[in-house]
Amino acid sequence: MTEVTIGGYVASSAALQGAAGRAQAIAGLCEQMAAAGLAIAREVRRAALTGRTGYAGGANVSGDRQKKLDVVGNALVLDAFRKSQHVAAIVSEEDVQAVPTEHPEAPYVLSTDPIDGSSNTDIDGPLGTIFSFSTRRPDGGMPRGGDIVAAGYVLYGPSTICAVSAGAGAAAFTLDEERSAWVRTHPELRCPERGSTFSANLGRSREWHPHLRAYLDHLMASDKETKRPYSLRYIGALVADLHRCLIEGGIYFYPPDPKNTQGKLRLMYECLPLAFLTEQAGGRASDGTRRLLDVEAASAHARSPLVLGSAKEVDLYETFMKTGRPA
Ligand code: AFP
Repeated sequence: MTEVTIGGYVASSAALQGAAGRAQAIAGLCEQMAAAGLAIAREVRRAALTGRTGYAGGANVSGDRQKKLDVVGNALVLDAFRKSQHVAAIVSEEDVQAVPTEHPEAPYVLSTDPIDGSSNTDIDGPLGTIFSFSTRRPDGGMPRGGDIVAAGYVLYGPSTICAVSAGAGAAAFTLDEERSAWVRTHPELRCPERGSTFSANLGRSREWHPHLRAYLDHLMASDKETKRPYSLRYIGALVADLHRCLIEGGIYFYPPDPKNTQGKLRLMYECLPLAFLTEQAGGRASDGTRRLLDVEAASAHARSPLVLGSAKEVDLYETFMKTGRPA
């Protein structure tokens, strides 16, 4: 039986989306991203051996101190697409401006967080790479949720997993390190409607909106029928927390607070790509009140509150934000 490759899966999805003519181009881009993920996986696994743990010395536009792996991961992604005939520019967490490629007239824009979960680099914790390819807007403006043609993540955990969607469902591939080949281990990623875990930085919960605190109390109250109290699972890398939600159900949220009035996470290369994938896997993504994919980024590094995971869990979160109660 011939193995389904990431490119093959994406091409068939894109074709399903009526983008037959572009299917091969989009498939090629996702294969290139998976190849960059493979190279990053190698750097991540060998970081302590190659002196690539610790800080690089600079900071990115969001003021985060850059880890050496942030810089290495960013360079690997930029190198992979610098000469691409299909990508005009790269919007990266690590670069102030969108980085033009050698083909600024090309049809797509790549948005990426090369190393998600940088606080985990020196403690051997899970990390990720987040990506989306969007149709370039003729006005040069930031692509919107509706412009995304393919998106996904690479998770660097005990195994290396690439989850991807081109708009007709979602699938995940596991890296067979011995053959340096991606094997489709999850032909159809289907996020369960409900879960019994939640992921959030509770360290800030005292500063949250009273309705959100009421939601937290609800999750932590005992009720056998609804599997409460839910368990807290927070890894420090959104990609890893989301992967759990897509496999077992659950919810991840990063709300606004007095320090992060627009939330902490960046729309272009964290929220929108993962919202696209989550919806294609049957889950939901919101900013707490509306569909995340409808939120427009005013700039490359604009932030947004993010709530994503099991559809019914996100529904309940929004209901609490509106009423302060479960209904
Ligand atoms: P970094 O990549 O800058 O470490 O941020 C990780 C992240 O964007 C997301 O992956 C985590 O869930 C969240 O931020 C962690 O943020 P806190 O440290 O504020 O909880």
